[in-house]
Parts: sequence; C-alpha cells; structure tokens
Amino acid sequence: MIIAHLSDLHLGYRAFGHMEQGRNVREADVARAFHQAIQRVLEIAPAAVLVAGDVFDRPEPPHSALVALAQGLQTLREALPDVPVLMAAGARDTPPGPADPGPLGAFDTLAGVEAVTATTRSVHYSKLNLNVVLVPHRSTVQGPRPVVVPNPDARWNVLVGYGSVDEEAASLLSLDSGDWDYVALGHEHFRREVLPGVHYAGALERVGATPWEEAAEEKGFLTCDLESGQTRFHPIHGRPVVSLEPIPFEADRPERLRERVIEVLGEVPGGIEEKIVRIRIQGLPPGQLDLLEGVLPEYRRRALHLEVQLDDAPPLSLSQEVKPSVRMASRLVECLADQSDNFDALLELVQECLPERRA
Ligand SMILES: [Mn+2]
Repeated sequence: MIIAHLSDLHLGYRAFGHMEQGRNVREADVARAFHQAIQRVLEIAPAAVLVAGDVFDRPEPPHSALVALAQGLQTLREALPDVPVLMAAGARDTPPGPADPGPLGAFDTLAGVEAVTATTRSVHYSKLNLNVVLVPHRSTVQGPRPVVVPNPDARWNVLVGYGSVDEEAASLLSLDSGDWDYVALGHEHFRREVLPGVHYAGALERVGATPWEEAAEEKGFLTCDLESGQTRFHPIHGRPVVSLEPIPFEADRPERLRERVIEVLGEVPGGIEEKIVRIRIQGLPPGQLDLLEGVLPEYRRRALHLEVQLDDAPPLSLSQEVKPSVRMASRLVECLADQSDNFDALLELVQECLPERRA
C-alpha cells in the first residue's frame, strides 16, 4: 500500500514584487508546483494523500491561495474518489487566536478530506486497514503534549505531524518511531529522514527567506510503500534558483570588479533569464557600490530577481608559521602513534610546543 506525503506547500507565498497578469509571479510558481504535485499523485494513485502542514503561507492567505487548494482537492477527489486526503495544520496555517481554526478549517467539511487544525485526531479506514493520527501545530504548543499512539487494531499505522521531533527537550513531538509504519512530518523545508521511517518531505518550492541555501536541493514530495518500507522521492520542478560563487573585490584593481560580475553572470548555464539569482561580492566597501553602476539594470531585467550580497572579505589565510596548537596536535598524533612514548615524553612535548616556551 502506497501513501503520498507532501508538506510545506505555502500556497499564497509572495516575493520580489513581480506581477504577471495581476498576480505575484512567485505565488503563481508555488500554485503551479502544487498542481504539478497533484498531477504526479494522480499517476501514482496512492491509498492516501497526507499533507503535513504549512498548506498556506500565512493564516490569512490571499483568496487565490484558497482557490488553489480547493482546485487541487477537487482534482484529487474527482480522479481518485476513494483516496482520502489528510491534512494537519502547520504554524503558517494557525492564527494566534486559540478559537480561530484558520483557513484550513473550512476544508475539514469536505467529504473524504480531513483538515485538522486544533487537537490531535485519529482516523481509521477499515477498508484500508489503515489508521492515521494527525497532529496539528496548535496541539503541540497548547496545553499538555499530545498523546500519539498507534491503533493496535489497524494493520498500518501512520502519523502526520507538524514540528520538530529531534531528541531534544525542546522538540514538539515525542514519538517512538518503532510504533509507526510511517511518520510524515512538515515544518522543515529540506527533505530529511530523521529516524528510520520518520521523514520530512520538504517544501515543494524554494519558499524560505533565503532560497539560495536551497538552490542545490531538489524539491518535491515522498511516497512510501508501507509493505516494504521503501520511500521514493518525486521531484517537482520549480523556478530555478542560482547561487553564484563569491567574487573577491580586488582593492588594487577596482575596475576588475565590473568585468568579473559580467563574466560570472554570463557564465550561468542556460542564462539567468527568469531565474532567481544571487551574486556575492567579498570585501567591497558599501561606499564603492557605484563601481557597478550601469551594470546591473540589464541583468535585473533578465532575471526574475537579482540579489547582490556584499560579504565581508574572507579571513586572511593562516600565517605561514603554523600555529602552536596545530603544531602540537600534529606532534601529539605522531607521538601517540609511536606506542613507546610514555607520559613524561608527552608532557615534555606539550611544554615544548606551548608558545611561552618557544625561544
Ligand atoms: Mn513551512
């Protein structure tokens, strides 16, 4: 039996202020990624579809985001009428008012759709012999910690939760991974297996504040075959994000900066057109930004977004003379490898290497 696990859709996300036909381009990208995922889910035809939170980008999403979700659910329900869709609200779906269910609450009324926004809910599908426990964000931050236990009468037990599960006191969800056939998590935007069978699917698009950090990571969703425990990643192709290698500013050749920027931007495979691009310059004093005057507008027109980040100059390379600690450590390693050495010899070595002792 295959289940699909999506998370962090962030419908209604907007960024960079670019509009196309009256709509924020990034919002349209995020909706497109969601619809792409739905199409892929239809091909897979899983037994259940799980969405582990941050369905919306904020608790008051634009109406267009509500429409995008409604359309996605409608497509799923029409093509796969027997496949339940189970969603747990994330922090982004949860308004501060404790009695306010937030936008996801409206979707809980639909047949075949569970949209849990406040307290933990356990749903049993006897035909599938499947039990799903849904833990929304609010239940992990309000009142006593939710009790999450599998249903011993079900063949398959799956948990859908939002938050952190690492073995730290601050983690929001405590669970024994051995109790579950699969744990579908939301909150982290990078795909990651926390423990065997416990997964973050990651976001479908690069919706974080620093998309550059996710430039090299493929986005998408997961499926799991509960019989074999095998998971599979299904990539979704969102808007390309390009993070360019930093350009060091050469104070003695300031005119070189212009050339380097043009070179680096020109070398992006496939061009920078319609991409989200970051260029970093190391060691350029902000007062000298006018060195780039006239260079950037053309690239800004071509890219969807061009971010110029000024970094501190990299630290000077270590002095030629190896630092005492490094010297000491390497000598210690040598010394320990030679088992004939005794404690006195080690002590002598350490003293010899300490800076005070050096002539
Ligand atoms: Mn998120």
